[in-house]
Amino acid sequence: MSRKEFSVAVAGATGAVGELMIKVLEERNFPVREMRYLASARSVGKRLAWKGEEIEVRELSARAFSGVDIALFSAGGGRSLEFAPAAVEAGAVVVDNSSAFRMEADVPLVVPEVNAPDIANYTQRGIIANPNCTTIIMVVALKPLYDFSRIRRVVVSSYQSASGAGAQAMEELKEQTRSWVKGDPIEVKAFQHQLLFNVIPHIDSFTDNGYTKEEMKMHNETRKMFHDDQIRVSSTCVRVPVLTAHSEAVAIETESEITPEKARELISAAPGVEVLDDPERNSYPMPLFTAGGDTCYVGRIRRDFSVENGLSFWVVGDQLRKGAATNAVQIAEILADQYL
Ligand code: NAP
Ligand code: 3JN
Repeated sequence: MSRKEFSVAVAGATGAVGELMIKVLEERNFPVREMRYLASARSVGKRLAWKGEEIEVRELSARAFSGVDIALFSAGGGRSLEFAPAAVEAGAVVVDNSSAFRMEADVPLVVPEVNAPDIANYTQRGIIANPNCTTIIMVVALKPLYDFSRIRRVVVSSYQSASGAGAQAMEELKEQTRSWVKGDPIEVKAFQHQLLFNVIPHIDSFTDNGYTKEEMKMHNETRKMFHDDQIRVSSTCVRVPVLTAHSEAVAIETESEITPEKARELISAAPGVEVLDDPERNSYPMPLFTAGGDTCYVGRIRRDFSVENGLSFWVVGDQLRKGAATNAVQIAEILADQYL
């Protein structure tokens, strides 16, 4: 049976997320008729691989979307605000990785394992938003628990890797390591402080309530995806000297009790997430062994005895893959299979 094929554009193709979007489209054999790579003027003329061939990078512009069916954006919020409407105008459906449209009521915000049916609302603006990476990793673990018993409150601390801040930030952590070994001065550009041998409790800018924007994204986006404006999420987002994969210590309060045994059973049966929880054998999720895959792993599942109906766990996921590229491609797959 012949499968419909699509003209696909990747805006931000030279970045940490864009590069992986291309890889994931290839790995999952997305039905591509024509592939277009877009980035800043700095990258024009660079050649990037696609299925054994090379494609030249073009400048991201309103005109670059003519004939495109699906445009995957990961070039930052400013570029999404400027060019996503032009892509839609040219006839494309946009899957946007930035926060530019996430909280707009007529733009679906989707993690397929959580709220795939919301994709149907893409027709209102022609845009589907990919949530924040730290939020995605948390909600795939929360979803099976939430379906068993409503979650009232979440307290979460994140341990976010350097690549969450982009390709140059990841390079900076490597460069700081090389400099330290050589005894050279350590340069700080991408982060507020030296990341090597440090943790930085500051991701994105601070807001008036004392939380950072990254922390408020976790609160607001979780509410939107669960269609629940009662759930409260208090987060502390922290940068750690890890190259890839974000980890999160999560404590939840539920309406009725979820025992650790039940939580293991529920999470084991859910898509996109697996239990890795055998402390006796030093077995729990860690970023070093999670990076490179699409599954989020949950371990250290235990009763939180500080509250009634409390449960604590630890979840780890590759934020460049499930937190960004893979989630966007999964959305594009559903669009392609069911809507376009
Ligand atoms: P990155 O590695 O710094 O890449 C940024 C990309 O945007 C590059 O392709 C860059 O092109 C392009 N770009 C920058 N300025 C541009 C301009 N003026 N015009 C056209 N293209 C421009 O960043 P990233 O980590 O891939 O993240 C990109 C975006 O994805 C973030 O801003 C965020 O909204 C979202 N996101 C990131 C993560 C993550 O874990 N990193 C997770 C979720 C969502 P050049 O190479 O030509 O400069
Ligand atoms: O820092 C991280 O670990 C994740 C960063 C995500 C990010 C970086 C720059 C801009 C975002 C995001 O996805 O929320 C944005 C954005 O606001 O679009």
